Amino acid sequence: MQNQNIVRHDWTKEELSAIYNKPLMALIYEAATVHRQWHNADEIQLSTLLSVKTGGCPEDCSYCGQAARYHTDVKVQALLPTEKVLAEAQKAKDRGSSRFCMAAAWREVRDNRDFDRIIDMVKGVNEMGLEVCCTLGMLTESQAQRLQEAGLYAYNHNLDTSESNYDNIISTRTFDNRLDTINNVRKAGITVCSGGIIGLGETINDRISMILTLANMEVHPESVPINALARVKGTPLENNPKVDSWEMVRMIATARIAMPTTMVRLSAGRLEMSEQEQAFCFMAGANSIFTGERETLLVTPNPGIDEDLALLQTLGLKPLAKKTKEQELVS
Ligand code: SAM
Ligand code: DTB
Ligand code: SF4
Repeated sequence: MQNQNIVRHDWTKEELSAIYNKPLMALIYEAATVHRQWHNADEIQLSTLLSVKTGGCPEDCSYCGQAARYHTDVKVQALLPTEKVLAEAQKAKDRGSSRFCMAAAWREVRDNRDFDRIIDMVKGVNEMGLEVCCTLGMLTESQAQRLQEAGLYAYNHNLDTSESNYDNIISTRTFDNRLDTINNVRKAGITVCSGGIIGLGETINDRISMILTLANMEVHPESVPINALARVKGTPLENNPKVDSWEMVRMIATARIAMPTTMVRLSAGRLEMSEQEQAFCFMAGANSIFTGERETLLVTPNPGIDEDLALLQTLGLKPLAKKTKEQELVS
């Protein structure tokens, strides 16, 4: 069992591999112990995700239903009006979400009118007292700075997979491009949300490498989403096998042990999991989910907020309230 009192940034692949491959019950027990040491294990952060610009993306991420080059059923939707986005954020807040995440199917942010509108959305959501998160593709240092000044709390930019598997999944950008944006976000003083996907056809070694990159960052991402591939018809990965939930449990537990203070988010894939499978993910250290009124993630279905609140009630869990400024300063 790891020393539970320190946060390490010098993990070796062998150590993480030994953790990932532990007998399952021992792994869950260890992750649950670390989880309880650093977090209130009764609380789950609810984050509402809204696609503010959908489809038509020039990138070729082979898992994504929003890439223009694949023939999927996704309809292109230009950037939503600010009022509509703010109305959705208010609804999310009223239903117990403490974080609101706006996603755009862009390769990168451009310094144009659409970015100005995103800045207004960030200001508006921040003024509602929600943690504001965006995921808009690649960012320069000055764009990150502008988002920070508007009140952006977190930026989601996933590694998606390991460095060595990257080219098999995406050819229109590199793993280093991802790291550059994450560094720009960090330098601007915005918290980092970065994780990845399993079920892409990667090896266990790839999964461990991806966690190793995150866990050896100078500062761990404050949030690490673990996604199971949502198989979208028309994408190159549409016929991949469904991810086994025990694999999700192993990923979550390994992330929890390697990055004890981080919020580990059980992300895409919940609709295909039973209540019991999700409960094991929470036991293994997941303490955050995407939920919402709309019952979708971006373009794929997700459980709705009513179902999720009922699940939390069954498990004796409660939505995590947003931290006050004072609490943030002491943590
Ligand atoms: N375009 C931006 C980008 O790629 O960073 C932001 C939106 S993108 C949809 C955010 C993340 O969602 C991706 O990096 C990927 O990890 C995850 N994602 C996208 N499609 C997915 C799918 N079909 N299944 C699971 N995760 C997916
Ligand atoms: C993340 O890691 N998962 C979310 C969020 N970041 C933006 C997106 C998951 C997308 C799942 C497939 C879809 O609906 O497009
Ligand atoms: Fe575009 Fe993001 Fe989808 Fe890749 S994951 S195709 S960058 S929307």
